Formats: sequence, structure tokens, C-alpha cells
Amino acid sequence: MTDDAPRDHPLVPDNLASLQSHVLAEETLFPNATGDFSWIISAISLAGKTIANKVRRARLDDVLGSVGTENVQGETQQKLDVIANEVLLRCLGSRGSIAVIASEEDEEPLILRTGSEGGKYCVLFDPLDGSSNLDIAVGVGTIFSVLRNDSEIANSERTVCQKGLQQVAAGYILYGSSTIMVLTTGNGVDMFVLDMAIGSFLHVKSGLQIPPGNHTYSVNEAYAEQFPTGYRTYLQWAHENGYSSRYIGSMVADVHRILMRGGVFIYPPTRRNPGGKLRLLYEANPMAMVIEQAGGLAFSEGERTLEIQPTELHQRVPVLLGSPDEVECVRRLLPG
Ligand code: P6P
Repeated sequence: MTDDAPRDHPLVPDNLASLQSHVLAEETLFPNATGDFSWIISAISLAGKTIANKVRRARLDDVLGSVGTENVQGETQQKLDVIANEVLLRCLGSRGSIAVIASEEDEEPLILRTGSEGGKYCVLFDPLDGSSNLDIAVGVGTIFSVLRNDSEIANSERTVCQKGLQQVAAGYILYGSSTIMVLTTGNGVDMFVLDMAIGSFLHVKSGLQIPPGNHTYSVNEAYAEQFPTGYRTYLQWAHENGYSSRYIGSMVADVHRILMRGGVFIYPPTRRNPGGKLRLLYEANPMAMVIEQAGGLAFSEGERTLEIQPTELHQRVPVLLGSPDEVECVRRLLPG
């Protein structure tokens, strides 16, 4: 047996490849790689493990509920939103290659260093998406997006307002019945599961592809009367064609189900959010990169989400994503 041949033994699981070994192995594919990017993924992994522990212990540690303040979005901040945000800032803040950090929880991006000071990347995240579900133990998640930095950071907001096509990596960590990291660096989608006994994200799937043919839609139908006509026409058509509905109300959990089983996720414009509710830079774009890398489609009204030119950090967009066959069933009824 050659030295690098993977050993297999019926008594030892074959998924002993960790996130760290996976990222380092990918790094060898790039001769000029410095390891800076790997360090960023390592920081996200450490933050994810820490947040997973705090989410699981939330009720025991009495950190459920709100802090009584609102974030920049005007949304009530949960205690764990603040905790998760601080954990990510702490873990990422120590990485010398990060120029700018931007969070859903903070009004302005945080400039750590310029390009000439070694800042090569910008990291954007929603620290704990779906946190209003924490008290009922529904899956919540961290969504992250990594962009290259511009050299002088003339304006921190402009630096992070790059099209989703510019992302060098994106993914999410789902704190659900298990803690799962889904990651893409533009070469397909990999999935890792946290083995809490050894504190490591183990590699369980590579080259994830969204299955076709799942006639399931995911939308908050309570707002249906507010949706533009095309969406309402689609729902009527779906009801008449035997579709089922699944909606968790936590984007990471809903999108993960789409990634695993197919179907379509929709957050249309509503009266309360005429431009859509979900944020482009740290929710729609990272999810769109994952979905497209897994063979799916992601649109915001008539535009491919990844091609939208952002104009501000907390910009919102409508979201339509999922398997191509199911997305097209919606798109054909929308204008443009
Ligand atoms: P609604 C959670 O608050 C969130 O930002 C996403 O995780 C989720 O997809 C969406 O909002 C749910 O919104 O209006 O259906 O409660």
C-alpha cells in the first residue's frame, strides 16, 4: 500500500478528514497560496464551535430572550445575537489577513487594516440568523461571505459592496439537530459535521448537488396577499399541482433543506419589505453562491442575485432560489 493511499477498515469510519485537513489540502492546489485564507476558515470554524456550544446551552445559561435593544435593522436583538457577534469578531479579529469585517448586527463595517498593512480579505456575516427561533429550539445559523479587499479601503462600505460573483468563499453553519458547516470556495460545495466529542468538523460530503423534482415550495404564505401578482399566480398553480409546503422561518434551515432535498425557497417583496426582507451581502449572496455551486439557481426578481451591484451594506433583496426546475416554475410567472 502506498503511503498516501487512504486506509479503510470496517471498524474505523472513513470520514476522518477534518475541515482543517480539507482546507489545507485545497490550499496545495494553489502554488501561490500563503495560508491566509485557510486561517480565515479556521477562525470561522472556531467561532462556529463556540457558538454551537452557547446555542445548545442557551436555556441552561439563561441567555435566551432579547437584550432589550434593536440592531441597525430595527430588529430586537437576542442575547445570543450579541454573543455570536462578539465571538465572531473575536475569532476573526486575530487574523492578520483580514482588512474589513461587516456584520448584520453592526451599522458600519469594522476596518482592521488596509491592504498595504496586510489586509487581503473582507469577511461579512449574519452571526445568528433566525435567532428569534432560539426559545423553541429550531435550527438557527451563521451565514458568512469572504471577499477580496481593495488596496486602500477608501471607504469601508464601498470595499464590501462587491457583487456576489466576487466572493472567494461563502457558506453557513447550521446549529440544528447536528452542527453542520456548508462551505464553497468556488469549486463545488462541501459539507462538514461537528463531532463534539473531538471538537472537529469532519468532512462528510463533497460535490453536493441539489436534487431535482422535489415539488415543495418554502415561503411565508401568511403574506401571500401582499406578494406581487406573479408569486400569487405561482402559489395558486402549486396548490393545483400537488405541491407540498415547508417553511421553518429560519433561512439557514430552509436553505439547507433545499440543498439536501431540492425544491424552491422564496422571500418575495411585501408591503413591509417592498425591496425584500433578506440582506444581499451577508444572506442572499452567500446562499446564492452555495446554491449555484450545487447546481441550483438564485434570483432576486428578474436579476441573478450574484450579479446585483450592491449599493449599501444592509441592502435587502427579494430571494428566489433552489433547484433549476422548481425555480423556473416561479420565474416563468414573474415579469422581466
Ligand atoms: P418571516 C429570520 O428572522 C429571517 O431573517 C430569516 O432567517 C428567515 O428566512 C426570515 O427572516 C423569516 O421571515 O417574515 O417569514 O418571519
